[in-house]
Amino acid sequence: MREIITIQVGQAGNSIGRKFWEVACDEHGIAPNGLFHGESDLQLERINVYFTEAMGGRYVPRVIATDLEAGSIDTLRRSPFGQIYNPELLVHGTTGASNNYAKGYFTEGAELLPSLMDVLRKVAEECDLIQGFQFLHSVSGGSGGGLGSSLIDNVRTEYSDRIIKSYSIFPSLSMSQVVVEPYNAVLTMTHLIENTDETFCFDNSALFDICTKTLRLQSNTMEDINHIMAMVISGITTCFRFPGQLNMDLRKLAVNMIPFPTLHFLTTSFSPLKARSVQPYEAFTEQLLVQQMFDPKNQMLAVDPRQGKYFTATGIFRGRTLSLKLLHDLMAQMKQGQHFIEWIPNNCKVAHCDISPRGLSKSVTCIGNNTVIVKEFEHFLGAFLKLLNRRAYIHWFIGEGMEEMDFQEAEQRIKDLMNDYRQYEKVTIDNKSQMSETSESDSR
Ligand SMILES: Nc1nc2c(ncn2[C@@H]2O[C@H](COP(=O)(O)OP(=O)(O)OP(=O)(O)O)[C@@H](O)[C@H]2O)c(=O)[nH]1
Ligand SMILES: [Mg+2]
Repeated sequence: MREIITIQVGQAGNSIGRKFWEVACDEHGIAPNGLFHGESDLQLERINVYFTEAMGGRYVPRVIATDLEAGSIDTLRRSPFGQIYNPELLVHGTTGASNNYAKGYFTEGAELLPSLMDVLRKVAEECDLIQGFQFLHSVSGGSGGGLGSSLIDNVRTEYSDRIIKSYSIFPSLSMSQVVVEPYNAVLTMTHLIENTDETFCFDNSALFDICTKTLRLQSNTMEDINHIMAMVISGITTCFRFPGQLNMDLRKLAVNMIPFPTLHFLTTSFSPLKARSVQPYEAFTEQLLVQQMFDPKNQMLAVDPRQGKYFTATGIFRGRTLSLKLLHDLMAQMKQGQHFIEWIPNNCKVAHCDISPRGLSKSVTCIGNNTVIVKEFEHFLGAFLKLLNRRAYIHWFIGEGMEEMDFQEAEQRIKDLMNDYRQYEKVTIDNKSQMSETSESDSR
């Protein structure tokens, strides 16, 4: 049935996961007790992609929730949908990773890993035909980064032909309360580069700005930020969860979006985003959706897409009343005005699903593969180098079995990735054909 297995790791992973499952249950008509109370067969048609059908007609999210400490898993259990999770799939340690990637990847994480992999194998065996795995985590936590990386590596080894995607929160230094976050993030990046097929990148400072400046929320708590992320993840997964125009699965999405294997770090945006106070006065039109999806203010990363070039972009539109013809025309116009790489034809795509998210008659989630992502990496790599040049704090990592070399290798790996992005950004149609002629003559 082409199942997806979700793995949520650490505090951030579990908080965002909790919101995502609330949104998914709502969209599929699943009550907190797991029973279906929806109105439409469409809600159940592809339910097995994300949910397992248990005894008594209960639907159970196919999610393994883990953390190296108990807190976030207890919160999940006590949440309004806490009863819906299979308790066998909630696995936590007791000591915590103390914000230390090395504890999550090596010492503490390695201890929990065998039991986690046992649980994962059991879930996988119950599936018909797994299409892939999705991870939710923060790259800068000890558990989310360290244990998350270890799980990604192990899943890649055991299920080498399945797609792995991650929803990864990158550190916002302006909001960070933990000094070693840049270390954790750069060390985790190595594993994301090597072993995920698609990584959807998020940044809390961008999400915070959306809450305060665009939505003008008074409270702007982590709950609000997580709710926006859940809306975006729900948008990205719409075409896997519901029958749609472009019948997408994880692999099709990857094939469309990723021109080169390691250049798989994707930006996302959402529209409409409007403050409640102005909503009654504004029309939510196709024009607004398309304009906002490329607007810097609607991006989930604190970067301006106009400063880079898109390899590819896909708008996943939702809503029964949308005109597809108009959307295609508007996207074609946008492509002219935006910076798109010219040597990939048809790199601005439209996907559509009739079912709109709760409270909105239409919406769009945009996924972009844009070279501007380098700016996000520069942000925390700069902080990483400042610390590393003085060897500050590395004893905490060495004490858990790492070597200084590991830091230098991770630095090199992310720099190589950034160079690849920069190089392809510069390639035009002309020098691309020159490049391919050269490589053809080389091979002759
Ligand atoms: N969006 C979002 N970010 C969060 C949340 N909780 C923590 N973060 C961010 O995640 C980063 C820290 O990662 P955590 O997930 O707290 O850490 P962890 O994975 O539990 O790792 P350890 O606590 O070190 O074991 C910080 O940058 C936080 O700002 C959350 O609920 N939502
Ligand atoms: Mg934690």
